[in-house]
Amino acid sequence: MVVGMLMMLLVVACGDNNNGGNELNNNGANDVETNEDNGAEEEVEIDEEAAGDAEFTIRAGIGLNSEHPQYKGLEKFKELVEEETDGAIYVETYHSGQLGDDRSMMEALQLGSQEVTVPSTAPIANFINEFSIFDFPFLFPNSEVADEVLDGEVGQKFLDMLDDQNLKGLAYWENGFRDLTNSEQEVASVEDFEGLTIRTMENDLHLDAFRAMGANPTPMAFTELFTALQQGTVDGQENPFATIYLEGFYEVQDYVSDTHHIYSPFVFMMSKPFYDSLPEDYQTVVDEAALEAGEYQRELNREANDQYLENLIEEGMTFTEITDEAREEMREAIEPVLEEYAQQIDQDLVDEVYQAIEDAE
Ligand code: TK8
Repeated sequence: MVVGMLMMLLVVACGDNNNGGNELNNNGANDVETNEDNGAEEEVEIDEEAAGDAEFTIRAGIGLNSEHPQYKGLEKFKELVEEETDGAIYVETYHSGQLGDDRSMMEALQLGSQEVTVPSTAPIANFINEFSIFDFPFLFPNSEVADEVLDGEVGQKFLDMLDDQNLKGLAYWENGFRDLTNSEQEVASVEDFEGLTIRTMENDLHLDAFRAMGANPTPMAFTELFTALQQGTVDGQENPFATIYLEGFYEVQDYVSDTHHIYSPFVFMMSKPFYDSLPEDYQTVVDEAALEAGEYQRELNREANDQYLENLIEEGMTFTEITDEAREEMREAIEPVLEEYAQQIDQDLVDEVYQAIEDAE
């Protein structure tokens, strides 16, 4: 038994599963194909003994790498769930797109070949149009207001929409305020966006918002982004400082501006068939673990974000501060796009979100 417990095999994930009553969801829990394309061929530690004793296995995959607070949050979720169920649920954690990009991992949850992922809200809009509201530029004024709205009634209303997509939304984590980087020039105002080829997430609102500012946006999965920047396929991208630094974008980008143009939430979600197959007490465990791990992840994300900007400057990036006036120019350029999307999506729902933000301020 002791020897077995110490048998922490370093394997590329493969092997048989052992889940009772979850064949559909957990066939070959350990033999998931990892995504070799993006170089994320890091070996995955599978505790064969613990996996063997578990009633249920959760395959949890994300797109960012193992240094990012998103992965630290996933490890906290693993720790809480395995502790609270005394090992009856075993959690395998994958990062760096090893199981695919945000969209393909959400599809895997719908199909039951993966149990947890934590995408940004933007790609969710491809499944549920209303989620685009969370990607309205300049929607949330700060993270405190974002927490209050997302963790309240309005946030829950959006999580409940996931049910019809065979997905179970359990909590909001934090991606953060998105900032622009590029390899061409300093960007200090809307004029400077002119002609820049910017990678955006796969979300029509992002595309239209960047077009309205004069840029030439192109949608792309996060797993392809570093290579696209390295090869010059795109001039720039936009992500929070933590991602820009921890994913090494400073190696392939020269300029960074604190545009802070969108507060991007993550959504911790589970395959609904898998969630429904859990006994009620285990459902409560994963509910509470997703929320507690989310609090922990948000804190980590915020603690170091200012430090990450300093790190980027130390790594040689040219930082351009965006003035309030310049940010207002961006907002004005994008306004017509938001008015159109509000009509397209559901004006009453958009108004409800803005009201909740006003109440939280
Ligand atoms: C990682 C993505 C990333 C997002 C993006 O899977 O695609 O730029 O900001 O965090 O979800």
